[in-house]
Amino acid sequence: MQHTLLLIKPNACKLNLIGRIIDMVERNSFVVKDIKMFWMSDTTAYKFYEIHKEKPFFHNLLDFMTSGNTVAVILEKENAVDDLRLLVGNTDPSQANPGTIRYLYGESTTINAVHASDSADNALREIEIIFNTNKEN
Ligand code: 3AN
Repeated sequence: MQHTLLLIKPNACKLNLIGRIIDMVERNSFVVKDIKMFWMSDTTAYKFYEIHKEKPFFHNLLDFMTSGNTVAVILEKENAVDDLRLLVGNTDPSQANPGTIRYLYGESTTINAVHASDSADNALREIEIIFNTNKEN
């Protein structure tokens, strides 16, 4: 069984969409292994998105991710990483397939409702950052 990380981002938390998003993943045979709500610190956001630090959208992304509560969910399923990416949809909600989480709940390429790990290695790295570490999360 493979694990992946889903983040329900601040816009989706503020819009009361946590239950609907978790319902979608459970109906698609993902099993919730761990879950927490937290307000992401600047330090954690920087670490989490460090790969994008040279990108023009980096500061907007950090501002958004530290603007309210996030729900982090560790999900288990065979082929979890790729299957969750399919359910989440394109980074840009206007390009996402109908029925995907971002099609339904994304507002823009930055404010796109959820994050899903893009590889098994990144899933491990991200789970470590969000769940395993220090009190800074
Ligand atoms: P994904 O989350 O689909 O894997 P990444 O990893 O390329 O996308 O980007 C991480 C996050 O950075 C995205 N979820 C989105 O919030 C933001 N982002 C990515 N590309 C852009 C862009 N071109 N303009 C604004 N924000 C972006």
